[in-house]
Amino acid sequence: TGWREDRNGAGFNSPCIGWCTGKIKTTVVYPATEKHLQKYLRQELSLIQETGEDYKKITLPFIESQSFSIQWVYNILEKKAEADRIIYENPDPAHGFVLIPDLKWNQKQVDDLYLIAICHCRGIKSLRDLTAEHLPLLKNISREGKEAIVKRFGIGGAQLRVYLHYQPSYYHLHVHFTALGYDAPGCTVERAHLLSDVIDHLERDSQYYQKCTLTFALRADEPLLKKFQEAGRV
Ligand code: G7M
Repeated sequence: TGWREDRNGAGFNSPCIGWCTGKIKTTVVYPATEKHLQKYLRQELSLIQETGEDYKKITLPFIESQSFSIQWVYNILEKKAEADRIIYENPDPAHGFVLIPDLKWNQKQVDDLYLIAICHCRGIKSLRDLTAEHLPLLKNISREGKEAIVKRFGIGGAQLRVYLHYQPSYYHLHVHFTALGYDAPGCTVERAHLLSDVIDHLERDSQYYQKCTLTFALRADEPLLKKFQEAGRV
């Protein structure tokens, strides 16, 4: 099994051990809570097609009603956690970011290279909030992130998959950098949005992500699915 992300915020504070032997990657979670068990159990998935209106009426109120903890993000940005792991930083408060290895990557081999760029600016929840105003930030992440990765790990931009998740697990804008040859969890078409495409869309239409329909999958136990069901949208 591979590492999985946790939309509910449980799981990363618990001791986890992951290791690779040849082609098998194993994850041990101990102690495992009920939430861990639910997370790793196979569940039915439903595809949601969220219009701009759905976002305003269903998803946004849901996000605002939840206490998704993004303290770990602020701790990284404020150098209270993982400061020694930072690969690159552009400190500009509006257009800067921190590039850091993702929790899922042990940095022992570049085959499964996985880093995240976390923007310094607070309040950009997800892809849905992006407008042309954010192009300088997104272009910095793209260019400087790739430059830092080739310098440190020898992997060029053409060998990287650079993308955002929608829905993300954490509503503070961040961008994933993974090795192109690695089928990272969450790089499927119903979740990953290539940063280069995002930049292109915003250059054509500043309001693109407020207007477009975004498709994503939700597990049967996810509260957001219930909200879409109650609204008759699934
Ligand atoms: O886009 P989405 O929200 O799904 O992705 C969040 C990413 O943040 C995942 O790839 C997680 O593995 C990663 N991540 C989560 N936590 C709690 C941490 C952390 O504390 N440190 C680091 N470096 N990455 C994390």
